[in-house]
Amino acid sequence: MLTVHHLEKSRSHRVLWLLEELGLEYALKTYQRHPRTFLAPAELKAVHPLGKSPVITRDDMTLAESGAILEWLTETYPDAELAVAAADPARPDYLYWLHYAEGTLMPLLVMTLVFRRVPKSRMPFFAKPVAKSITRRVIGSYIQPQVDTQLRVLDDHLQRNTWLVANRFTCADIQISYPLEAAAGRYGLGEQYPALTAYLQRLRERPACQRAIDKGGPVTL
Ligand SMILES: N[C@@H](CCC(=O)N[C@@H](CS)C(=O)NCC(=O)O)C(=O)O
Repeated sequence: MLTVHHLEKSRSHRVLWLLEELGLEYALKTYQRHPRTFLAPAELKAVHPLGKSPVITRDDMTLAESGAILEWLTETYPDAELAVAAADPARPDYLYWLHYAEGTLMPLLVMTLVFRRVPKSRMPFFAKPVAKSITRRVIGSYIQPQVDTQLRVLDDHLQRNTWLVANRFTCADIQISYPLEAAAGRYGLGEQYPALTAYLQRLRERPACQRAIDKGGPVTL
């Protein structure tokens, strides 16, 4: 039996969702974030030395990195057709979107989260306004414009496509759902990105996504 090491409100929602799409049985071990730092508990380091989630284990296999887990699961259970085969003309696009989600979009959203926390951390009272001002400038001049560009490109793509790639739902859609949830929470998508907003709604409405939330809890912090 496969075990998912699931950190609450984290990227491991992707793994639960895919397992629900595949209809596989799995054991769920849920870990709570530290209430102040939001970091994972030390016990996750016993599963994988980086102590991050998701991680899956089965017999003597341990696999971390949500993208690698999604690829491994879709290749191990190909009947569900949630990947795009190597010979398919849509394969390059599939690989692009699958890797783009974690490699390009997600780091910008993590930076937003980290910078927004800076002024909230403990410091002498006179340092607070300086920290706030630096944070605002970094987000406003460096991060936010890049996020806007990314979301515009995605919105444009989704005006012409129901799903991210190959005209069908694949695990690339699951992989991108997490940064989109984070972007919706941190920046708001609203009327500025109507196609993206509708796409996120389509993703949320998938019964397997709902079942993953029922089992693993809310998706983002
Ligand atoms: N690129 C990795 C990122 C893993 C990662 O950073 N996971 C976060 C949860 S979203 C985590 O474990 N954070 C807790 C911590 O850093 O202590 C993946 O996609 O799996």
